[in-house]
Order: sequence, then structure tokens, then C-alpha cells
Amino acid sequence: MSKVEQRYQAAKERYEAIGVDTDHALEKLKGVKISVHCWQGDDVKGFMNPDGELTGGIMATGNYPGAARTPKELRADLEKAFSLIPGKHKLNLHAIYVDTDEKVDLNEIEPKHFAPWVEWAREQGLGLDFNPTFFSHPMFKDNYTLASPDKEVRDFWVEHGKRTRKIAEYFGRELGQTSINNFWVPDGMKDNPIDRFTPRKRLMEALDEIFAEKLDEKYTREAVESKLFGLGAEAYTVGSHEFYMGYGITRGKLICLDAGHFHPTEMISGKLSSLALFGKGMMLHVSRPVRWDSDHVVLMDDELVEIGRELVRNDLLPHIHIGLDFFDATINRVAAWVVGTRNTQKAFLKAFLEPTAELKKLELENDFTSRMVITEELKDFPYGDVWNYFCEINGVPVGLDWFKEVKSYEKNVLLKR
Ligand code: RNT
Ligand code: ZN
Repeated sequence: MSKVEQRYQAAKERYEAIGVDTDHALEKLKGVKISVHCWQGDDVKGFMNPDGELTGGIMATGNYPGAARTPKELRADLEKAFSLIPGKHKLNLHAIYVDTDEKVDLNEIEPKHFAPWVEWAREQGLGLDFNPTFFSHPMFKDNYTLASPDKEVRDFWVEHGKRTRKIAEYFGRELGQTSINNFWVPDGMKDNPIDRFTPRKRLMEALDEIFAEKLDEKYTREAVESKLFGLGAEAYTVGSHEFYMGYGITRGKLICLDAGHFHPTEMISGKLSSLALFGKGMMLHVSRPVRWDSDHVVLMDDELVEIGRELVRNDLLPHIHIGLDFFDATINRVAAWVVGTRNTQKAFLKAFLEPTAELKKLELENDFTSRMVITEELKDFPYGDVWNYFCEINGVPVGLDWFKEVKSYEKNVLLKR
């Protein structure tokens, strides 16, 4: 028996004593798929116009060496990251990540421009999710895309949106996993608008036009992502939370909650149980806002733990698609992926290792003292030993060993770019 397994057996006994079956928890963890975002690997540049400016009110800061410059490099970096993350997952692409020799614009993209991604995903056993790119383009005019008062601008982006649906459908059909196509539209204003209503009406109508054609939900489903503010859109975002709550519920779309898109003290974990009662399902962008929507790498903080608990305690996992969204250009990008993804998985493991039924019972009995004492005590339980065992049985490095591999990849590959 390996050292890791010995420790696991000891941990298992401790959890058994409070009525938790660790083997069962690991089984459940294996079923949790994370949609790992491609854009951590190159600071959201993409391959359509990599020298262009990142617009849309988001920003990647830093110039750590080794960013991927081509689809090939990005795939190599992703393979490295996935080899250090236990389980089988998905990759989340953005429309700007075309892989083609053709010069092609956002309103011209077709499935064939993404064929190498599909081939690669099939080889790797990954599913593919998708996102239209409503930013970093000259047609992002006066901070507007789909909500623009200019019909030519709107039409350009409507065409783009429609095309992304066909690409997501192609991903779903080819790979046998529903491809979630997530719509985030940055439109907004820096200062107080007079008319908040009309741009929202235009956004609603443009989205309706994009979604008019019915596609098979087996292959693709759409999500809509709200936001409170962005750089240059501090006063007003057309696609606010209320906007997309209404839109998603009336149009049967998934509602995407990004952890960085709300007031600083407002947590998405608190919203999940309400949305689950009304919507058709949800998507998450697990991210970490530091003072603003800064898209920092996901760490094991209170909100991450709470997101895991909410989804597990309320049995919401079947209704949710879990994606990541961060981009830190000041650190090794592969390490960023691995830390963010492993942390997200660990948060679920923590939740699976909780005696939830017992705690719910105590709560119903108004025994709030026991509820507090047990949940506090649980924080010191050896979940790390269970996690390490999960890594071992899934054939990925345990503990800091994964970082050695990233270091040597940095030396041999990234620093040579
Ligand atoms: C921006 C949104 C959006 C983007 C990605 C790149 O605030 O969170 O999800 O980060 O589409
Ligand atoms: Zn997001």
C-alpha cells in the first residue's frame, strides 16, 4: 500500500465516524466535469487578430514569458495542464481562437475553421464549449455591439452570434457532449445614461434574432452571462443580472453567473438555490474578483467553498455547467490553470465529505449549536489526504509534484518561445 493510500485509509476512518463515506465522495467527484477556459493560456488574445487590443472592459495585466502564440502551442500547454488535473473535462473556446490559414472575420467563421480543435479534443477525450467574442474588434463601436443604435453594427454581431451557434452545434455533434455556447455582451456606458431602456430592448431583440433558429439541445445549449460593470462601462451595463434573469427564464436559456460580476459583497453562491427553482439550468464562471472583476486565479477561499457546498447540498450538480474564467499574465499560465481547476475540484470534494443529511436534520430541529460546532470541526478534517488519493488513483501527480512538472515544462518549452 502506498503512503498516500495509507493516509487515505486513516482519513476514511475519521470520516466514517461522522457518517461520511469517502469512497462514495470520490465516486461523485469523478463525475464533476470542469470546463477549463482556453484564454488563460494567451491572455485572451486569440488567433484572429492577436496583436489587436483587448477591449470589452476586460483586461489582462502582466508579461510573464511563455504565452501561447499559436493554436499548436496553446494545445500543448493545455495538454500539460490536463495531465496534472484528475478526471476528464471540457475545454471552453472563444470564437477568436480559430485554427485556420484562411483570413476569416467574426461574421464569417464556420465549423471548418475549428476542425483541428475538434480532432484534438476527440483524441484527448475532451468535450468543447464555446463563446461568441463580442469584443476586441473594430465593430465594437462606442462601447456597443448587439445593443448598438447603429443597425450595421448590430447586424454584424447578430451574424457572428448565429455563426457561433452552428459551430457549437458542430462541436456537440462531433464529440457527443452538449456544447454550451455562452453569450457575454460587454455593451455599456462609462457615465450615467439618460436612456437605460432602449439599449436593453435592442439587446433583447438582437438576441432573439440570433436564437430564432431552433437547434437540437442534445448538441448545443446557450447560456447568457450578466455583468454589473466593466472598465469603461462603470455606470451602466446593458446586460445586467436582471436583464438576463428575465431573458434566460423567458427564453429557456441557461443563466451564467460569473463570480466577479456583482457588487463586491454580493456572492453568487447565495443565488444558486433561487435560480435553480425557476431557470432551465445554470452555467458558472468560477473566477475571483479582487476589489473588482479582476479575474484572478481561483484560490481556496470562502466563496469557492460555499459554491461547492451550495451545489452539493442542494443536489444542483445535474442542472449546472461549471466553467472557469480567469487570466493572470503575471505568473506561469499552466500553473494558473492547474491551481484554479484543482481548487474548484477540491471545493466539491470538501462538500462531498460533509454529513449533509445529518446537518440538515439538526437545522430542522433548530439545533444551531450543533450545526455550528460540527461545521467548524469539519474544517480541520483531513480532506487533503482524500484529495491526494484521488490524484493517485487518477494517475496525476500528488501534492507539489505537479509543480515540478510545470517547472520543467517552463524550462524546456515555455522559456524557449
Ligand atoms: C467578462 C466575462 C467573460 C470573459 C470571457 C473571456 O467579464 O467574464 O466571460 O471573461 O468571455
Ligand atoms: Zn465570465
